[in-house]
Amino acid sequence: MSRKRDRVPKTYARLTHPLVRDSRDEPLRRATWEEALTRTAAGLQAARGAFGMFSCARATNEMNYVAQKFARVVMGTNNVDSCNRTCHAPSVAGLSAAFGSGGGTSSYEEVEHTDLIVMWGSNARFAHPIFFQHVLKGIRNGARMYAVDPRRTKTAEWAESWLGLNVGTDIPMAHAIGREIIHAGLANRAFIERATSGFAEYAALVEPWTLSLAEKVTGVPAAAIKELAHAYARAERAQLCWTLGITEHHNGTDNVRALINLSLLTGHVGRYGSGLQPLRGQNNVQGGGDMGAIPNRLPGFQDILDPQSRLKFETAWDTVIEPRYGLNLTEMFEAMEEGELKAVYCIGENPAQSEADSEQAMRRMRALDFFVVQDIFLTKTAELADVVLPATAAWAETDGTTTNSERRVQRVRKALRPPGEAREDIDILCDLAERMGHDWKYADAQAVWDELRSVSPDHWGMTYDRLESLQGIQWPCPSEDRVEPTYLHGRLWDADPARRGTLAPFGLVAHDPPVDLTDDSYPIRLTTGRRLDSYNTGVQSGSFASPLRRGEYVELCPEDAERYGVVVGEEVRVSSRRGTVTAPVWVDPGLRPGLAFMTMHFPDEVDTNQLTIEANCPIAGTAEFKASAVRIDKLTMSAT
Ligand SMILES: Nc1nc2c(c(=O)[nH]1)N[C@H]1C(S)=C(S)[C@@H](COP(=O)(O)OP(=O)(O)OC[C@H]3O[C@@H](n4cnc5c(=O)[nH]c(N)nc54)[C@H](O)[C@@H]3O)O[C@H]1N2
Ligand SMILES: Nc1nc2c(c(=O)[nH]1)N[C@H]1C(S)=C(S)[C@@H](COP(=O)(O)OP(=O)(O)OC[C@H]3O[C@@H](n4cnc5c(=O)[nH]c(N)nc54)[C@H](O)[C@@H]3O)O[C@H]1N2
Ligand SMILES: [Mo]
Repeated sequence: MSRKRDRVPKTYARLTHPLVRDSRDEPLRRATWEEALTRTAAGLQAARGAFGMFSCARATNEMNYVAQKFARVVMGTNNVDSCNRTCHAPSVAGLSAAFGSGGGTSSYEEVEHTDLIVMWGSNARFAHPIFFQHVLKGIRNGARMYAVDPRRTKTAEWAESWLGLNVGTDIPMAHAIGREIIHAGLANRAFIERATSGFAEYAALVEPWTLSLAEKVTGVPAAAIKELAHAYARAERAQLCWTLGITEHHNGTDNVRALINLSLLTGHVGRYGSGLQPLRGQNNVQGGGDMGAIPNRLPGFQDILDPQSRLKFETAWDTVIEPRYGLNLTEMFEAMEEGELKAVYCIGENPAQSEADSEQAMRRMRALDFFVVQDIFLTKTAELADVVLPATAAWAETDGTTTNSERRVQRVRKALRPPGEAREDIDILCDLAERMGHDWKYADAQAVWDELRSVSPDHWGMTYDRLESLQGIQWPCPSEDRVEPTYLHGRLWDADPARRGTLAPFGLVAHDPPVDLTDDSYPIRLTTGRRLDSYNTGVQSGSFASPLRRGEYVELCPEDAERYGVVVGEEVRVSSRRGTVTAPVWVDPGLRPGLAFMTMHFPDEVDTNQLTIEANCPIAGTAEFKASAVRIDKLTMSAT
């Protein structure tokens, strides 16, 4: 019997017309826009008070602004969120707690003009290739680069030194670096004194983390940790960059705080060339949050609990805003379980395949009274919906703006005609709002943007004309006459305490190992992530045929492959405490014994998220996608 599966990844059809389902037992069928929108308006109306919106981190700022306004004004709820929750929510929470703002503090340009670049839990060579071009220019200009990652990735191959730590031991690593900097007399005492609070407590907290203890816990030689500590502290300018290796843990926000501490200790923040860069994931996940498509912030990152902010928006929108935070994506899924969330409007997200423990997520979505999905493809999530609305793609089919990881707002333009009857996301939302009693008319994307500018001081100075002539502008941009420095928090260096503002507190965070423990039954640590050739749940890269795109594999180190007696291409069973999949083996010498790697890119062939654990960061709600315990079983039949 052949065990070779069909290795051509699934391709998805663009949605060209609305679909509806007459009952839960019947398949989706073609419908007119009139029928689909009438049903949607009725379904949403019936769910007032038990509604949640998933907004799209790939769509424009303008679309995200309208989507969160729809949730807040038409549906009267702050339950609005996006895939930022599965991704960089811990970065936003950690940076906000330290500096009062969730944005990355520096710019891409500064990465070219720095002395040291630390890539921590980030495989930018694969996942942020444009940013990585700036890193390579920085290296060419003389910067040194260090990589901290359990795998020797393509990014790590460019580094002067690769620190291959055990999964989930970033806090011990960071604390040991902090302790070494203090003991070697390399801490920036003047900056600590001037700009931070809680240093004494921090010094006491990291004191037990000697280099030798850190070596034992992280698996990285003490000398390598010491070298990074000295290089970071001695560098004139340094950029500390991190991504999901830090955030996708049950204590992701604590991990982020542990890294921020190192910048406070050395003064590597708030100056040109020195900063903190959480490289955001989706093309507009930064913008989605900035536009208020998150449950705790109004557009322009204005706090919902602040009465002045609420009043401003209540006046602008002629509405009443709930004076409490809404549910985040993770909490919305929990509320589905409790029966407290009965209807969901999902725009451009594929949670059926991207949520940790995907079986559980699917069960929860199936139990909704009403589920509407607005996407450009017929996804596995859309297959669960009562109504499916075909949208135009933000990329090349829609006008608007997006905001990248360095907070730069840039124009995107409509260049292609959308397929079939697909309509723009904003147009669909406004049509629905009108059917539900709100007279929203926007002549074009610019009209939405101008409304946003009028309520968000950080965006006020960014007219479409200026965005065009300056080729994008970073926020904050409060004035139409000038642009601000490329980096944030320069105030921390100000000699005048009044201008310096709130001091940045050290984060007093403790090591807390991954929740899903390895043991005799599940002896392998599985971490999941990305490859260059595919995008997220594979929907948008599905039709990209290339010999590079080789489908899903479970990647093992050569020693483990030999121990299990398996060879490249041979199918094995991978089981966790939640589910089982079969996948072919790939051998990667960049892994170490006991560590396996899988992607999330081919869930129709191998549903990796049946294995992952829904252990969430209590502050940010992000799941521990980066650490599951699994068992690998050789299939007994011959692999022919
Ligand atoms: N080609 C491509 N590019 C993409 C995407 C894509 O799907 N494909 N997706 C986009 C999105 S949404 C995002 S959020 C970004 C994500 O970009 P990245 O975060 O760079 O991507 P990942 O591969 O998920 O994870 C990064 C690294 O974390 C490491 N890691 C795992 N566990 C740990 C740990 O405990 N500690 C440390 N220090 N490291 C650990 C992994 O080995 C991996 O190399 O990429 C974006 N860009
Ligand atoms: N195992 C594992 N799981 C993970 C992760 C991991 O590292 N490991 N990473 C997590 C991370 S970081 C993320 S960001 C999530 C991603 O999770 P999702 O956001 O759920 O997954 P995507 O595949 O990016 O889905 C994007 C959807 O948006 C649609 N779309 C694109 N453009 C538009 C548009 O303009 N309008 C509309 N209406 N729709 C559009 C696409 O067709 C697609 O269906 O996955 C998370 N899941
Ligand atoms: Mo992401």
